[in-house]
Amino acid sequence: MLRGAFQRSGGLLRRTFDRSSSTLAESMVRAGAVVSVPNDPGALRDLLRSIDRVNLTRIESIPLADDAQQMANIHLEFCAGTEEPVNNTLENLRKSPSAVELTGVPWFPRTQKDLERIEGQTMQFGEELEADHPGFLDKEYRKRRSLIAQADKSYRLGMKIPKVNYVQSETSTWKTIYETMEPLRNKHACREFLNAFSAMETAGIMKADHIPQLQTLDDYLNDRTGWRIRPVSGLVSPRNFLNALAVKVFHSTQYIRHHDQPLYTPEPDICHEVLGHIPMLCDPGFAAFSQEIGLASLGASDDDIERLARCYWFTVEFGLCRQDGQVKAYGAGVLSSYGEIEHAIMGSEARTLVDWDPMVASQTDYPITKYQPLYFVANNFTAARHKLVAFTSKEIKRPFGTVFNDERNEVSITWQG
Ligand code: HBI
Ligand code: NLE
Ligand code: FE
Repeated sequence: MLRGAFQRSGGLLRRTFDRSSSTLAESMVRAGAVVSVPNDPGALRDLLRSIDRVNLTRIESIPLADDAQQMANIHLEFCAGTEEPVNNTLENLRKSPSAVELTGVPWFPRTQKDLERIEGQTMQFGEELEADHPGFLDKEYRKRRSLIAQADKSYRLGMKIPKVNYVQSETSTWKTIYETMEPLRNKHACREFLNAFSAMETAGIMKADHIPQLQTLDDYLNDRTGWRIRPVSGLVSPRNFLNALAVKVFHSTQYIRHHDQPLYTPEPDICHEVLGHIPMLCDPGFAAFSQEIGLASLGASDDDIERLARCYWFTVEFGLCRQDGQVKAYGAGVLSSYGEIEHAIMGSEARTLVDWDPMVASQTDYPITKYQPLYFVANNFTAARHKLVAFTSKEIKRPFGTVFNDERNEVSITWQG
C-alpha cells in the first residue's frame, strides 16, 4: 500500500506544475506513513531503526481508543533531497517486523504554519495565460499581472499580505462588476451571503469604487470565523488547495480579470475571491462545510482528491440552495459572474438542477470555461455538511480520521481501526 506516498503535483484540469519558483524546502521529497505497531516494549525502537538518511519531521502516536488496545499507531513524516532515501525508508518500514500495517500517505498540513512547505508552488495556467484568454495578446495586461504575481510569490507566513495599488482601469472593472451585480445579488444570492455582504459594506470594507486589500479582508475574516487568507499568484494544485481548507486557510488571487470581459472569466481573480468567496467564509455554517471538504482531503489518494475537488466545485464554487421556496446562489463562481448568475437561477432550459448529493457530484465532470450545464441544490449548510460527512466517511479510504481541534487550532488524527 505504498502507492501515492509522495506529494505529487495534481494534474486535474490538465494544468501543469510550475516548478520554477521552488525553493530548497519546497523541492524536498516528502513522504508520510501511518504505521501500526504492537503495543509491546521494543516495538518502537525496532521501527525507528528503519528510518535512515532522511529527516524525520514528525513522529506522533495516534490516541488509542482505550488502554487495552493491542496496537499503537504512529504517524511519521520524513523528507530528503532525493527520492532514493525516502523510498528506502518506506521499504525498511514495510519490512520492519513491528510494522503490522503500513500505509504510505501523502504529506499533509496539520497547522496553518505547516503550509510554509507549499509556499510559492503554483500551476502554470494561472500565470501564463492561455491562447483563448482575452488577456493573452495584451502585453500591458500581462505585464501588470506578472508584477502582482511576483509580489504574491514572495509572500511567506507571518508577513503582511502585499498591498496592490490598483490603477484606474482595474478599479473601473471592479466597479462595473460590483454595480452590475448589485440588483442580481439582492434578487438571487442566499441570505448568508447578503447578511455578510451588507455587514462588510457597513464596515466600509466593501464598496463600488475601491478594491479592498487582502490584508484588510484577512483581518476581518479572522475576527469572524478564524479563517485566514493567503495570497497566491495563480492556481494551486487541487491537493494543496483543499488541504489548506482543513486548517482554515483560503488561497486567494490578487490580480484582476481583463477589462474586456468583466461578466465572466474562467479563472479566479480578485473580483471572484472578494465578491464570491470571502463573504461566504464569514458565515460559520458555510465555513464549517468548506473545512469539512478540506479535512477529508488530508492524506487522501489522488483519486479521492479528484472526487473531493468535484464536490468542492459543485458546492463552494457553483452551489445553489433552496430558501423560502426559491432557488438562491451561494457558490462563489455564480456570485462573481453577472453572466452566469442569471443563467444559473433563471436559465430554465439551459441548465439542469439536481439535489446536492456528494456521491453523484464526485463522479460528475464539469466544463471550466463556460457556464455550467448542471447545478446541485442544497437545503442548508448543516444538512449539506452532514451529507458530505456521510459520503466521505464511507467513500474516502484512509487508515485514519481527521478532526479539527479548535482549542489548539490544529488537525488531530484519530484512529478508526
Ligand atoms: N487555486 N488559486 C486557486 N484558486 C482556486 O479556486 C482553486 C485553485 N486550485 C484548485 C481549485 N481551485 C479547485 O477547483 C479544486 O481543484 C480543488
Ligand atoms: N466565472 C467566475 C467569474 O467570472 O467570476 C470565476 C470562476 C472561477 C472558478
Ligand atoms: Fe473560486
